[in-house]
Amino acid sequence: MSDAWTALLPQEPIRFDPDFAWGVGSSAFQAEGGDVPNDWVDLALRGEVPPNPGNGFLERYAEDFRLLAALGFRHYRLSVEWSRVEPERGRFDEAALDHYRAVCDAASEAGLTPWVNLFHFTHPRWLVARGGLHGPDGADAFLRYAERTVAALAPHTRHWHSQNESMVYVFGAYLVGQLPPKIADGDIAIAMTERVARLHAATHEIVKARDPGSTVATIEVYLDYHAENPDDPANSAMVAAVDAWYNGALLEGLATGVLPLPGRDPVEIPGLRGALDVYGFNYYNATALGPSSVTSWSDRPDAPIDAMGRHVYPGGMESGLLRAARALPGVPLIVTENGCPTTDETFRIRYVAAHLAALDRARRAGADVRGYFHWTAVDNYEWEQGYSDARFGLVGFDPQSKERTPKRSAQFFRDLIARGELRPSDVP
Ligand code: IFM
Repeated sequence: MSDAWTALLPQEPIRFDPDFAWGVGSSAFQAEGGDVPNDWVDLALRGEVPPNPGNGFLERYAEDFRLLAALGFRHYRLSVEWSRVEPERGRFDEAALDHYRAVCDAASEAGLTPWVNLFHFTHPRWLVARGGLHGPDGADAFLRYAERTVAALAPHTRHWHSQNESMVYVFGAYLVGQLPPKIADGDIAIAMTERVARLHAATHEIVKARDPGSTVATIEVYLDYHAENPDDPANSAMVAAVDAWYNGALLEGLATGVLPLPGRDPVEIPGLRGALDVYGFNYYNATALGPSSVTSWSDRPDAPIDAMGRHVYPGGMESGLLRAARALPGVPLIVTENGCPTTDETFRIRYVAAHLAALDRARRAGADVRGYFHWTAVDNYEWEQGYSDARFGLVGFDPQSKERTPKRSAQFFRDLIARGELRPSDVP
């Protein structure tokens, strides 16, 4: 084993209480795929991204849930594909809602608590035609969809997420223009920061009005930012500003109800303060920003590198969890995503073990981390990468028959969860 892995892996056993929440995360379009009327299908039709035939989850969800439950997982994070539920503006498809009801029920029957997320990067085609989520109708359209979907699914789930990784969405879709609608405009990105915060607060209200005892969790992916040249004060100042916007703004907004915005007066958002029962924390890697570059970062030049060219740096998970814990005192944390793109199962198991060690260090330093959801269950569509070697699943599938094959990492989780302990000797 390389020195770099040795330095990252746990040297002592790590205990997890029986009530520690072990789960897996997924999203609707990434798993279901299909010819749905959304913007990612349109991108694929234009040849800008690979097509997504799905990984078979659409038909095999109950089988997947039984498999995951047999491995010991007790939670499953899914999302609802807006364009299935509302394929045309204002026309809600009861059959699609029935499908998601059945998915939630199948998860519960298998022994998995379903956590339902309402928005995971994809927009219905009709919304795009009307100016998008950032357009004048965007917020009302989202809230109408949220109201309808929450009403339909509330009897089937008590765990909700309003949106996935709202700041990645804001930065990716409106600041750097990588995700649809592929806009690169700072003013729109600032306006969207406010909009996603308002939508979160309003969705929280919708869910709580329907079921006051339900759990609402946000989901943000922590990006551990570093200056490419820490000796350059301008570079460090730029990194601090990006970090304050990307990582800091929503944490502060959730804590105080007042959302700081770059270069603008802070905005008070009714209902935002404390609009969460759990903070959903995603983490993958650290990033270095230069004057005009964004690169993967680690404190070690020999850090292992995943199939998407990113250095393994669990230290960012530790510091990010502690930061969230400090910003939101009294709010439990759950790691709602962590995993790595690879075809090498030794790499995946080491990656997970190294990040569980970081999670444990954060816990011991005071962060109230109640669970870990692995991204993802079955290999899925990794956006621009499509189905490639950037495979995040614990379970593989045959592209023709869609037959499932659990990987070595699935067995690793089975033993870890059953034992309630991660032992250094279990890591290859
Ligand atoms: O696949 C994505 C997911 O859609 C959002 N979080 C990061 C994952 C891995 O890149």
